[in-house]
Amino acid sequence: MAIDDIYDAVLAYDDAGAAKLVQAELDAGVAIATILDDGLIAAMDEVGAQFSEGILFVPEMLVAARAMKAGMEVLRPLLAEADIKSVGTVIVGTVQNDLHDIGKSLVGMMLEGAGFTVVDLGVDVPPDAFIAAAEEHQADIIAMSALLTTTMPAMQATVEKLKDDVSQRNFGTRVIVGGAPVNRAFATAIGADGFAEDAPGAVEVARQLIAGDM
Ligand code: B1M
Repeated sequence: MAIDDIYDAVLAYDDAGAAKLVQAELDAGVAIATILDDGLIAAMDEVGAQFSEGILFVPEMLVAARAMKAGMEVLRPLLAEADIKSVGTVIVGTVQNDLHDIGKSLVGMMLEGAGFTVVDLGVDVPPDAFIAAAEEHQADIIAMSALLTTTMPAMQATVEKLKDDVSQRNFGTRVIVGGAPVNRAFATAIGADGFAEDAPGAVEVARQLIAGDM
């Protein structure tokens, strides 16, 4: 039994196996950070890479994320006392008047799999709710999803409100946007800090924003 087995269980979409193996590693005295970094997060990085290469598709990414979450559930109660530092906090949601949640949830799960703290506000999230959550959680990033051309303007409204609020209250949250009708030109035009075409791409952009590379 080794960390590699956790990695393999996530890549085999084995929820029960991932949870059991995480518990076994904990019982064997393996550090939580090692289980996270070399097991769960490494596996989701591989899933993201295989998705980008066209080896895996959305359904596989969803079931791998589910296995990762099963392992995370075993670790979650121990994270606070182990003083594991989150990579950063991200508020995730689908914009106002938009009820599509599959891509948004995938983005949230991939971010969680990469070690971010994710606050998922669900769907139909008004600009003020994104901003209130960012302030409450002192979030590093707001990650907004839109699937309808008619709801894309809600992204702009959120960015504009956030920029006003940032200048007034200085809580410094950055914004990533994505979703089928959204593109880089739109993201730039509305003043978003980042754009990604898919969920692994959102993880990559979030990492770059946290590292100060963007
Ligand atoms: Co809707 N729908 N839908 N729908 N729906 C689309 C989006 C549409 C393209 C279908 C079509 O006409 N061909 C069309 C939009 C047209 C447009 O605006 N250009 C459409 C429409 C019109 C509608 C309604 C208006 C239909 C009606 O009622 N007349 C209505 C709107 C309801 C509302 O939101 N107010 C509606 C309703 C629905 C359902 C409820 C039936 C259902 C949603 C169920 C749910 O989400 N729980 C639904 C579905 C399933 C779809 C399609 C078929 C699939 C969307 C999906 O989940 N894809 C969609 C057509 C299509 O895309 N083929 C369609 C899988 C998902 C993994 O992909 O969300 O794109 P996606 O996420 C991707 C990337 O976009 C990216 O990462 C993911 C991959 O890794 N990504 C991000 C997403 N968010 C990101 C955020 C990021 C970065 C990347 O950074 C923050």
